Amino acid sequence: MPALQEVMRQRELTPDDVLAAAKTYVPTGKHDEAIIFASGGHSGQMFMIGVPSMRLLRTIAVFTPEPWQGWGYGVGNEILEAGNAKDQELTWADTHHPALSETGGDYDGEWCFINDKANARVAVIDLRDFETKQIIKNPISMSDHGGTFVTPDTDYVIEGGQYATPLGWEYAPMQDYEEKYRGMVTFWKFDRDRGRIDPDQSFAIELPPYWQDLMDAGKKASAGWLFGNSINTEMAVGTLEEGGQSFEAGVSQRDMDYLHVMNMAKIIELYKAGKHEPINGFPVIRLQTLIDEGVLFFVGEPKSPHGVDITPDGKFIVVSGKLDPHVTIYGFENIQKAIADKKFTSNDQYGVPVLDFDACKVAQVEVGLGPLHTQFDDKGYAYTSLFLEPAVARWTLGGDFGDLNPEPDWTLVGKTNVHYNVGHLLTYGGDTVNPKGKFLVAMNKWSIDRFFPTGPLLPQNFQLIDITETGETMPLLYDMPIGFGEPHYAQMIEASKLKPWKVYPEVGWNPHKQAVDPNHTKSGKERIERKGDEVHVHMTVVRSHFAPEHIEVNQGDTVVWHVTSVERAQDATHGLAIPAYNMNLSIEPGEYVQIRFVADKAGTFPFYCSEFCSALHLEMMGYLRVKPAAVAQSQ
Ligand code: CUK
Ligand code: CUA
Repeated sequence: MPALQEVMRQRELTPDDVLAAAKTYVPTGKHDEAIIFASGGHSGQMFMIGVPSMRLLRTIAVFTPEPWQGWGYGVGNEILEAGNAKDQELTWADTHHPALSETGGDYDGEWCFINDKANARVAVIDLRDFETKQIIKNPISMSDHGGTFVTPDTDYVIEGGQYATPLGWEYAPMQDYEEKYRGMVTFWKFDRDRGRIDPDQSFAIELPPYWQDLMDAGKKASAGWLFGNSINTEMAVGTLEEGGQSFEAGVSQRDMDYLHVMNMAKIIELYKAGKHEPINGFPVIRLQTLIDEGVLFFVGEPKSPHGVDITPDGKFIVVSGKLDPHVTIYGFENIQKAIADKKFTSNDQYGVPVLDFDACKVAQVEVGLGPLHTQFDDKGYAYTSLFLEPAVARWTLGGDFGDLNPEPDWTLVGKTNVHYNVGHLLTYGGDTVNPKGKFLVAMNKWSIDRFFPTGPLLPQNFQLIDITETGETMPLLYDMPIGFGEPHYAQMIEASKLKPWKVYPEVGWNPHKQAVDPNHTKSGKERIERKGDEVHVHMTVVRSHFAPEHIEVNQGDTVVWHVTSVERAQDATHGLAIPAYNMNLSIEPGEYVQIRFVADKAGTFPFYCSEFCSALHLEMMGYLRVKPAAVAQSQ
């Protein structure tokens, strides 16, 4: 093709460049085959990204107010308020680990969960309308990290802690660290019918004040168990100010920390049997109970561990130590046998039995420098991110994987260099029982040289890698800048598994209840009603007008504004921007939204539609007039 040759020459593209472009380009009108749900890092949100195009499709507002969606500006305010900590309004989050809901250990495309490391919160997102439905503040912890991860049928959403505090986060001096500070894991019961976490069926367990890190719920062979790693088993308290060690040095002294092995099925039984006590009104199973009941074990894990990932068959647990060039693979069967045979080398200082490392370990693979996180594919490969190299290592899982690995072995196969400081990586379904392979995304923290420099603050870089071929070949296809916070983890699901609504199912739909709201306004029934000092505005919106258009209230009235979109056309979204009152709504086709505020500012406020919805969109407006209290009283 002469034209193609000419463009290649002009743009100095190699045949490999053009091949990579051809693998990722999605022509207009065609859709991506897979969708990434990525943590938004400090943005507090989630991002939906199409694969292989790496086009950003949407931000999902979660913990942070987001004006386009009206999130926190009239929509979802009470959901955000439910996440307040000690009555402090929180307007950001450090989101780390999104978790798509699973059925039988595979993504079912119905729900997504995500944690806020900064404040120990968990959010629930409905994948029919991609809106956040619930935010829960952890009642006993101010810090989380090992979450969110779901059990294979999403019965529970796991939220593991990170930085130990006294449970309930009351004050305690550092001298009391070993006695008063504690780690935790919280088991949030997910009620799928209601689409909400049920705090009344949820509970936590008390753990030693090690810094619990990532967690993964067992699946298939290991279903009913939970695995989590930890750092700071030294219980360093940071003595830099006294001429001692920083946390950095103190926390990484030991060669081994503890993989936490938890018999989750039995732990749930203990909760149901009432073997817990309340802390801050939340049921907590005490550490001593876990020890007495034989449901918590430790195994050594080398050296500053970070990732813990369970193989698709559930038989093996892969742990990466940031300061150890190996991944360490533990056998679930080996662990069970060690427990049954009481192969304990010691107890930790709180009395938790420590299993014999060699009895639990099945292999170690030298993958390279700074291994962090591992994902899997459908060919019997595992992929581990190497923060320090930086690269992604491909290695084979020992075990029975048919023709590909007739003599299965735990062996490094090859590496692909990625850009600086890779953190998590993800493959297609790569943490499920049914990974697909095909694509891998390296989530790099640094992007030096890759994009036009955006001042001293640079974007993150998601690199798309083709993993369809076997062996060493894993070509890099695409760099995607992420310019809004540092995403940590992401999951990739087949687009066909998602069943998003095109418009809300019926006019007057309340997305919080996922049902028609009795307060919605029907066309022709628009009205303004005064009930004492409450003024109820029953409004409809349709291209291109509000009805009613004039709203006059007295200063000090409470305005309860019911807005119903009677639109049925896809994408015919309207906004409602109200100046001075800091309000903006997104009213999607069929949606009912209710806002409530005290009209404490007298004046004339032109409200308008903030979505360019039609040719006469600029005319879609009205006046809110708030009569000064003095004038209102004199009449
Ligand atoms: S963590 Cu950030 S790279 Cu929060 Cu899963 Cu490992
Ligand atoms: Cu409705 Cu613009």
